[in-house]
Amino acid sequence: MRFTERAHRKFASEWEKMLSHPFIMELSKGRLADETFDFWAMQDYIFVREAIRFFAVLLARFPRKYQKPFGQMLVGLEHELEIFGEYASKRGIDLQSVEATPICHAYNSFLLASAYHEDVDANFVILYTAEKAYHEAWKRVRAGLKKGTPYEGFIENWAGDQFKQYVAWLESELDTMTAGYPESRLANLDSIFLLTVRYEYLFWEMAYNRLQWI
Ligand code: MP5
Repeated sequence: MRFTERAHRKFASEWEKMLSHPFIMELSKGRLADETFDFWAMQDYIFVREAIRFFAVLLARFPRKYQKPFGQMLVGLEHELEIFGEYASKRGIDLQSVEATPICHAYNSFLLASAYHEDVDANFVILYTAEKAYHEAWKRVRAGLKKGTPYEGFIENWAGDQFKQYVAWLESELDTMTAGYPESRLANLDSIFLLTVRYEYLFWEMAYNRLQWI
């Protein structure tokens, strides 16, 4: 069985709990409070800005064949920052003054620690899981909303065809590199998959409850 199939089967209930979080449910019904969405947008802006370092470390550490795709991903992240910038200026939000919440801080720290200390396969698990989670979440949002909402830029970015192809590429690379792995290594990667799903869940939880430092 492919690694991604195995992980999705094994952690199907955690995956569904993450995707059916009230943040996504309410957003896809057009019923999420504007301030709650703003809170997410401010934190995800920080998340993406800091994720640039994660991708850059991977670009430096990974084999040559990954440098071009990772260079393209970095360009994609700059584009995402522009989407956040446009949303923020419409809402009168100053992104420069935003501080990372504990969960955003922890998730970014986990990414950076993994980039420096984990192997290619483990980093691909994190990347695949986080990107697949966003693709699925924003497809749910798209399915529930009419055109013309303030969320359009985010929906197009993460639910669109280009992102879909990118996630499919991550999936096939990950499944190819893990084919024939011993059970001990697969079990290790399973736990990295689960940890990433847990962070994804907590990120929605953080935004929904506007969880902050003291
Ligand atoms: C992504 C994101 C998607 N922006 N935020 C979280 C919490 N998880 C996943 O990643 P990317 O690199 O912005 O497409």
